[in-house]
Amino acid sequence: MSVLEKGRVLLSVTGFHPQRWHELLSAERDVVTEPAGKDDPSITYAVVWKHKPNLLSSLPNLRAIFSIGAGVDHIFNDPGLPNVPIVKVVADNLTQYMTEYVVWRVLDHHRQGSLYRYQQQKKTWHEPLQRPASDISVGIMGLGTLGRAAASVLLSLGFCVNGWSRSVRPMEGVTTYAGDSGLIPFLNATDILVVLLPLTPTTQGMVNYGLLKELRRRNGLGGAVLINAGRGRLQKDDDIARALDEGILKEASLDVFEVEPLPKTSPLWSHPKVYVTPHAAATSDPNHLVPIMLAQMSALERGEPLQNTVDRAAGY
Ligand code: NDP
Ligand code: OXD
Repeated sequence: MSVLEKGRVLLSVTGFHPQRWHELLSAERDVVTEPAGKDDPSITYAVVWKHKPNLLSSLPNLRAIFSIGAGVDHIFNDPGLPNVPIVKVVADNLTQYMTEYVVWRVLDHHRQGSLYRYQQQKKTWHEPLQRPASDISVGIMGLGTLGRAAASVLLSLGFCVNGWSRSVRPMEGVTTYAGDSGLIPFLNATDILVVLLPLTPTTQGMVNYGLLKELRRRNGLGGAVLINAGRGRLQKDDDIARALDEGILKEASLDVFEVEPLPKTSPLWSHPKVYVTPHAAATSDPNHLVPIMLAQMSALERGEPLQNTVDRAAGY
């Protein structure tokens, strides 16, 4: 089958240049870049990141929508979203990036990185008390693909690991909690909270002051720690600043924010207890992800089922 005989692909992205995605998809498919493509009956797949609302509903023969990221909240923002399968990113390379980010931030907080950076500035030679990893509980909210991968590395480093998910998700070595009834016990047993939830109508805004107050605060630790690499609208930025100022939180590492890019006026930029990264915890690398998407398109055309589809009712 030639490139032109296969279903065409609409590429619709906001926020970055799609050139590399276009090049790689074009190896096997004819690719149309938005704003072209509207109403085109030859388009059977869409590859999207924050696509234009109501664009996809104009495509009469669309068979599947591929998200460029693991998160799909950007797709559900479309009020005219057509009822075709949505595929999210599940890829070793993206999982590895996220594991690196989580382990990096957990270790930096645990090993008192901010204190040493401060001491170096002041030329202070002082060795603070250091607890062993086995004395610290890291709680992962969202024990899915990314949460489980991070949990297994944290376990290998000796941390106690808790996990919270919507349904019961047993994992060897991890103390697991599920659903509404499991949330408070999970938080009460957690010193370092890692948020790896998807953004859905249920999870939106849940990382707020009330939730942070439930985190364990043990003598000598100076407050709990928050690490959010899920989505910004899971959290209330102001509540995090308040929890830091009141000593409920000792420190936070935030990769995501309610508004992105984080406005220059946000106090989080210069908060001494906050470590900011620009939604960069795990990069979607087209060199790794496009071959997976192309393979899925071909498999579907051979009559095989799509992998890693989104549960539309759950929103992730
Ligand atoms: P998965 O779908 O594999 O896992 C999601 C987890 O969250 C599951 O354990 C799920 O529970 C749990 N969950 C969902 N809703 C609820 C709820 N209401 N209550 C309790 N638990 C809930 O997703 P991934 O691990 O692949 O990715 C997670 C998120 O990470 C993405 O949605 C995206 O937003 C974010 N992300 C951020 C990146 C960055 O660069 N900052 C990069 C990549 C992803 P259950 O297991 O029961 O289904
Ligand atoms: C993703 C992201 O969802 O990069 O993959 O945020």
